[in-house]
Amino acid sequence: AGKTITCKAAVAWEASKPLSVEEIEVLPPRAGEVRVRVTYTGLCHTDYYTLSGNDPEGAFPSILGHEGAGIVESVGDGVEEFKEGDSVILLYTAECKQCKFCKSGKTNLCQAIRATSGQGVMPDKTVRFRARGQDIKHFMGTSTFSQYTVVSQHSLVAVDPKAPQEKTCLLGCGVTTGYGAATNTAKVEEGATVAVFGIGCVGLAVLEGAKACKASRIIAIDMNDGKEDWAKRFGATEFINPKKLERSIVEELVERTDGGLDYTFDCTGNVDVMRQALEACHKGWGVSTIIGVAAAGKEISTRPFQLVTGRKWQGTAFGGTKGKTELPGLVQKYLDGKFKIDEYITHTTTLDELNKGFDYMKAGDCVRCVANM
Ligand code: NAD
Ligand code: DAO
Ligand code: ZN
Repeated sequence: AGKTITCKAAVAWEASKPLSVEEIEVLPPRAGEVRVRVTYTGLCHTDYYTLSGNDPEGAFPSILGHEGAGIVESVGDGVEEFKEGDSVILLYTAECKQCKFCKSGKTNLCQAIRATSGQGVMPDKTVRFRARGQDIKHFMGTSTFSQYTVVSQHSLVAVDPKAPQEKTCLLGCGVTTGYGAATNTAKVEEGATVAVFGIGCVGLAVLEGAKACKASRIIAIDMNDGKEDWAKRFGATEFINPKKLERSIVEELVERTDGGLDYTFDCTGNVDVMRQALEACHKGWGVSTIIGVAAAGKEISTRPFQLVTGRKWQGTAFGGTKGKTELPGLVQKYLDGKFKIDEYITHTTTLDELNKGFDYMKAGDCVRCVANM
């Protein structure tokens, strides 16, 4: 505590270059900050998207990664919520419980540190990482691709230390996002019909959430036939590969469900699929939730009459989940065997071979890859 730590991290020096694993310095936490030894991190499309240089908020050099778990190494002045040794999950969607957003009861989008985390700096506008004599930027307030990271006290939550961190790291993004989209954002009710477009980690977690809400029919849609077995294992009652249809997926869904779905979810990030998901909703009440992140500059469209006639279009970040308030409960559900996490992990890697994780991600048979740091 109180001293700079030298450790290894995967540094993103510039856009569209592989991460470089090297020694970095991690400064001590300042007031209101916590230094965490990152044990495991998942790799998510957003990390790769930012590395590719297409993310308008992407800044270099930086340390990416936002789906991580670890152990508190030390805390800065004024931090009372955490102590050395706590088992934690890092939160790219912070929760301060005090800002207008947190207090509204209407959103999980805490804004306490949003402006600075978007700029890759700590709330005091400085950084805690140095490498090759240069300042290195933070990412999404988390930077989990480092053996040690420093985060705001609003960007982590302590959870039951009995839960294995090589699994709970996935609660930092993908699994929580999909599950929360069904349970928190859409609030799927018992007996409802649901369609999920895109059966990656996020889509699978929506299936799990819809099943937990006791949906009556859960239709999974993916262009990759390999996802059918996956979808069924996570609660889908039907699977459709839209490429194999002779009519549009919207017509198929509307026909199969006597007028459309009660709830649909986009987990692809493709704006054409987002439109299909909206238009497959039932007239008068169907609700479509956008989870996928579209490429920079992309726009959605539909005929306004779709909304005039009672379909609703909404979106969700981190599944509407308030990390501090809700993740300890999800961890408990996992420990009680009532919530899947292990099943999403198809690949593992190490910090030294973090770039391999991105190769796995691109190959199509990877749901989630977890790196041992
Ligand atoms: P993934 O790549 O593992 O899964 C996407 C799936 O969609 C794949 O199985 C792919 O075959 C399928 N797909 C692609 N195009 C399709 C199409 N036209 N029709 C049907 N299926 C299609 O990705 P993921 O990790 O599950 O993430 C899904 C999306 O969610 C990404 O856009 C990601 O950036 C986003 N995301 C959003 C949040 C949030 O908070 N809103 C959080 C995490 C991830
Ligand atoms: O502006 O308050 C805000 C929060 C923006 C974060 C939204 C994140 C949505 C998707 C991120 C992809 C996965 C990390
Ligand atoms: Zn807040």
